[in-house]
Amino acid sequence: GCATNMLPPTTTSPVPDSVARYHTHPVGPDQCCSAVIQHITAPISDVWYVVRRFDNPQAYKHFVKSCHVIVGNGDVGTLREIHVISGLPAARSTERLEILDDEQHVISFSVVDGDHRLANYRSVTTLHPTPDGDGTVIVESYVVDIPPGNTKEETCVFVDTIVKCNLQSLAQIAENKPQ
Ligand code: A9S
Repeated sequence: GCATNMLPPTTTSPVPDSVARYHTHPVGPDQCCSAVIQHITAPISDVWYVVRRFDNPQAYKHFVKSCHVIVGNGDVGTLREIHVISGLPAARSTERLEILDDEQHVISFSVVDGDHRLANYRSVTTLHPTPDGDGTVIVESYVVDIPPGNTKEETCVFVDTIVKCNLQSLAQIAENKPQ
C-alpha cells in the first residue's frame, strides 16, 4: 500500500489506525499515489456538510463547471458526470461514489470514464476533529494510473496541485460560513 507514507512520521505525530486504514491503497506498478493534508479552522460538521454532497462538487471544486447525477440518490454507487472549465486537458469525467460514511466522515469516489488522462483515479477523503473541537484536519489520498508519456513525479505534481486547490477552497468556504 501507499499514501500513508506521505503522512507525518509516527515518531513525531502518530497517525491513528482509523486514519491509516482509509489511506492505504493497493498501488500497481504503473500507478502512483499521494496524499494532501489541510487544516481548516471550522468544526467538522461544517466541513462535512460541504464535502458529503457528491451531487454538488462545484460548491468547492473550482475546476468543476457543472455536475449532473446520472444514476442514484447520493448513496454508494451514485454516478455523476462533471464538466470542467476550459483550459484543462479534459472536458468531462464520470465518477462513482464508493464510500459515504456520515459517522466516520469518509467519502471516496472513483473515475470510471472521461476524456481526461487520469485513468483509474480513486480518492479517499477523511475528516478529523482537532482536539479542541474547533478545527478540522482533512486528509485526501489518491491512486491513479501514470498516463503514457508522463513520469510518476509529473503525475503526482499535477494531481496534488488540483487536490490542494480544492482543499484550500474548501477551507475558505467552511471558515467563512456565518455562525
Ligand atoms: O476532482 C477531484 O477531486 C480531483 C481531481 C484530481 C480531478 C481531476 C479532473 O477532474 C480534472 C480537474 C478535470 C483534471 C480529472 C478527473 C482529470 C483531469 O485531467
